[in-house]
Amino acid sequence: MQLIGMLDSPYVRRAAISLRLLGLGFEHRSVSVFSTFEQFRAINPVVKAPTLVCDDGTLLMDSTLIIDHAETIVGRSLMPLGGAERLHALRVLGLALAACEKTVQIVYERKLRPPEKQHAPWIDRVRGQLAAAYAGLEAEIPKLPAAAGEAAIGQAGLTSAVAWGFTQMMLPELVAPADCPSLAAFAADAEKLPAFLALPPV
Ligand SMILES: N[C@@H](CCC(=O)N[C@@H](CS)C(=O)NCC(=O)O)C(=O)O
Repeated sequence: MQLIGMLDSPYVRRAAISLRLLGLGFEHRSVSVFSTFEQFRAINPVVKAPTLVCDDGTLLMDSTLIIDHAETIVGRSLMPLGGAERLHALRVLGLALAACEKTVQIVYERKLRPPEKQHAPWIDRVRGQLAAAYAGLEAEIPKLPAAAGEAAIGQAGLTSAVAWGFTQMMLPELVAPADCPSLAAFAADAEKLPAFLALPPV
């Protein structure tokens, strides 16, 4: 199978790290939805990253659905299977995915729209949502297992670390590490894991 998309996308990176942690072999193809739009469109006309090209040719989109499929293949999950632990992981995952989405929205607004067409009230709204997502994550991260090893970090932890790295890479001025010390330390530990080192965001 092939995973299509650039690792500077948090969605591509979380999918790639998840596939690796699940022990699934895959070919990663760094095709951009922007600079190589036509090449991406030839693979998937919807041009969404990540795209998983399954061995039978099926095209899957959306990182969460790709991870769901991968977990079904291997018969194990990077999420706790039930109880309060799973509920907490779902809460953290929702916050981390919201942080990714809000970062992407601000980046697109800044990079894809001409300055005179940028809408300040919309950017302010999204900045507030981004700040709230990170405040929520900072409160929840200490309750997760430490990013002490690849067996310990689960989906909620890995996606939180990927989200943090992405926002720090794209919008460092918007969320200071001093405001999220637990998350910053957790992400720094995660970035030392072999799966993170093998799949860097640049
Ligand atoms: N919910 C999706 C979001 C994927 C997404 O928005 N990817 C961006 C790249 S970071 C993309 O494909 N952008 C191109 C577009 O939407 O036209 C997921 O989890 O995979």
